Amino acid sequence: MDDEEIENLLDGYYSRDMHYEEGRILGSMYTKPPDVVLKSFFKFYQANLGNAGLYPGTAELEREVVKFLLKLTSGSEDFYGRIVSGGTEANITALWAAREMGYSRILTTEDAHFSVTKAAKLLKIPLKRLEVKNGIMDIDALSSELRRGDIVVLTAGTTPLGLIDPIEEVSKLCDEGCYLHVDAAFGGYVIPFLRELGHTDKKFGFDVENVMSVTIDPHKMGMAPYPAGGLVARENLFERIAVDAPYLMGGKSDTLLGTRQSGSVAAAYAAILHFRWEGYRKVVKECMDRAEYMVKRAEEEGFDVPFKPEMNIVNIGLKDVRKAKEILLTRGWGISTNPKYSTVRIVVMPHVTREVIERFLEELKNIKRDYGL
Ligand code: 0PR
Repeated sequence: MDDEEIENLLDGYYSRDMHYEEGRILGSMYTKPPDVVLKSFFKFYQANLGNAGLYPGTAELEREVVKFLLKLTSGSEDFYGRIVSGGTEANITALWAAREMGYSRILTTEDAHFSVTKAAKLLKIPLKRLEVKNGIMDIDALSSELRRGDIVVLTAGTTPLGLIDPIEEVSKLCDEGCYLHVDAAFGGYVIPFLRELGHTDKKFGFDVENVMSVTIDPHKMGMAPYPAGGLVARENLFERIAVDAPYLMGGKSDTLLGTRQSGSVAAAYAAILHFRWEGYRKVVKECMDRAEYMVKRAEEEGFDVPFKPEMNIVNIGLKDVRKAKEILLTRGWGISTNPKYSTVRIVVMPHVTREVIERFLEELKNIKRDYGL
């Protein structure tokens, strides 16, 4: 086929997808990255950090991104980190390394991301998911369950509600003999700025004594394109999982994946240069202002908002959320739901403007009335 034919054919497929700039995807932790970021993604498409010796420039970029992630997580510059394919790989890697260190059971909550369950199954580590209290880890339930050798996985920015588990309190319980991993895949690029903006004083990173490792994803609120997850750690977890790979330049492979798509590492760094600390703070402020606006407007329209958002994730109560999701999809809205809380869940990313919020609430009001939801 000639180029034009190929492009036309692909355009047909492309047009069937939803796109972030259309302002109709309200349930995903992603947004369209700035053009300069996308350009750098394509520029580095050949690099493969799975064989970093051939790509010293890209390897340096990875160290720069990790440095920024360590700043967000209050880590020291001599801590360790890798840009991986996403939060799932970051969580699996942390739990794999913890298992190699001799820890033997995972305690987390029902609201932890499903990647923790995947990791437990894959690594054959027994897993206990404790019922949450008001959407977060129940500290009493945890303290009666916790024993030496446990891995505790807490979430800073839970997937369903965007809440922060009691990390500082749990750290005190973890003083002896357990491994504390924090999944800040979403919240890692949010909480530091919420603190500066006076929305919270909670800590989630290495300024909490017993936090050993943190998942923090550039491809969520870092505004980088997929696939760019992050794992940072106090100790060299990557050494723990390394295997010999004699034919590689470095002689070892210390990530879960072999070949690593690396354009997104360059792109994650371009996003850091584009936004800088102040730019990310501005994005977080806007998203948070709009989340609060959405709560206010939803309540004015008579909806129930059962959880006050701690970050830019809003939940709106409806009687039948399965039906609501179905109808909203046929009307061109991509939302997600929390069947457990009977809510539709809106992740207020930068493309979710006030105008989008108004249009969406109008639609929601109509279907609530027409279908008795
Ligand atoms: N940890 C937390 C707290 C998460 O919310 C997620 C993903 C992960 C880990 C896993 O990250 P990766 O998906 O990068 O491996 N949470 C998003 C969510 O469930 C994933 C997502 C993104 C789902 C876009 C749908 C979608 O359209 O909302």
